Amino acid sequence: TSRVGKVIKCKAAVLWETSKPFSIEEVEVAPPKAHEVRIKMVAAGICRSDDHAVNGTMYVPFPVILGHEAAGIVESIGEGVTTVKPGDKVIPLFTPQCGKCRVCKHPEGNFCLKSKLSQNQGSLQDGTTRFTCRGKPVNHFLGISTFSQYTVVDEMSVAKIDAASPLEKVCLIGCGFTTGYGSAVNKIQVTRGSTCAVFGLGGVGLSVIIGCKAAGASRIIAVDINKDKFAKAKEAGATECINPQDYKKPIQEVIAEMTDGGVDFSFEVIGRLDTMMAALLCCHEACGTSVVVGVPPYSQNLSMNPILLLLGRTWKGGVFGGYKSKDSVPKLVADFMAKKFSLDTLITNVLPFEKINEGFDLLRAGKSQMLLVLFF
Ligand code: COD
Ligand code: ZN
Ligand code: ZN
Repeated sequence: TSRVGKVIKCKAAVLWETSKPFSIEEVEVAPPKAHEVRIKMVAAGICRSDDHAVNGTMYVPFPVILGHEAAGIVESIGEGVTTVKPGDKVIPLFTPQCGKCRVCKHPEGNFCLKSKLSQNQGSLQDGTTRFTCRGKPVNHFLGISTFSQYTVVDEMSVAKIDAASPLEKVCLIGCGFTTGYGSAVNKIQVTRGSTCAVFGLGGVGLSVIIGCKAAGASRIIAVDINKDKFAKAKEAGATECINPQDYKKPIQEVIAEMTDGGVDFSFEVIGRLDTMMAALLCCHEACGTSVVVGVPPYSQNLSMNPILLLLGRTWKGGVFGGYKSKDSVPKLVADFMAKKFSLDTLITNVLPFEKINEGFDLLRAGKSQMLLVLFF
């Protein structure tokens, strides 16, 4: 029997309050309104930002269904939807691409003004929610809420992908992989034969390394205070791995000595102010570029001497690898299908959806470099 146009009852991981475990609940998912899409989730990754929403580092209204890195299949569409149809494989987009705002019309900008990242009000674009649980409305997260067997998203927040793609892998293209990889190959273009330094070897940092390698960098220096992360970094393409705690000198000086005055490209993929400054300083003062990928602590500032830029350095940042989401996600999936990169090194744990709390425990213990929750 068709569920089209009807409320669906299914399981979702509801977070009722800050810093509590998720509770697997039966929720009601309303049908999609005009320009909306209801998706059956197949696989969802756990990203660090989900944990930031749990522990309050990132503001979200409660109760909420988190999750923003996933892949699924369109169950039904609302009136006026033209870019996806029922049965299509899709990736939900935590940064939408409305196609109409100033940023979407800019040739390079990608942080669409319709994004919910800057104004986490917990609704879809029309200001209302599609989830209820125990009679109460439940908030959306970044417009996509993927920790639910079914979710509703705006059409601008979903991309159709290759029908043959393995959803349990390409779900990582929804956030972590793309954020890192795109920082190296799209936000800036790492050049063939160049020298790179990557600070932070979580899943996003590893994805930066994969991007640097794909771009033909000849040296990729991986930096982390946890040496257990080095094996995966080498697997991803790092040529050298260093631990700042092994040196008396500041790590930027160590790297400058290793690289004749500094690297061509550096990436901060941790989200700390001190490492953002170290990454800036370790790129060459006249011809280096440094990219901020990690999300800094809420409302903290860096103070810096502008001379650091005056001599010629470039300092950049970007979300989602600088990619315009709806245009680029299908292309990234096509590149994956054409074997331009592999996602296997990034997937360290696979769990059934019901074990989501175990997944977050692994993430918090730093045991996983990237993690996957499977739905069934
Ligand atoms: N020096 C060197 N390494 C360090 C230091 C330090 N002082 N402190 C921590 N580290 C290492 C840790 O040992 C760890 O290996 C690594 O840094 C950080 O890894 P994770 O696993 O915490 O982080 P990731 O790879 O999951 O990345 C998350 C980011 C930190 C990059 C996070 O800010 C993020 O998800 N950014 C994406 C930006 C974005 O677009 N966000 C919006 C939606 S997610
Ligand atoms: Zn994320
Ligand atoms: Zn837009």
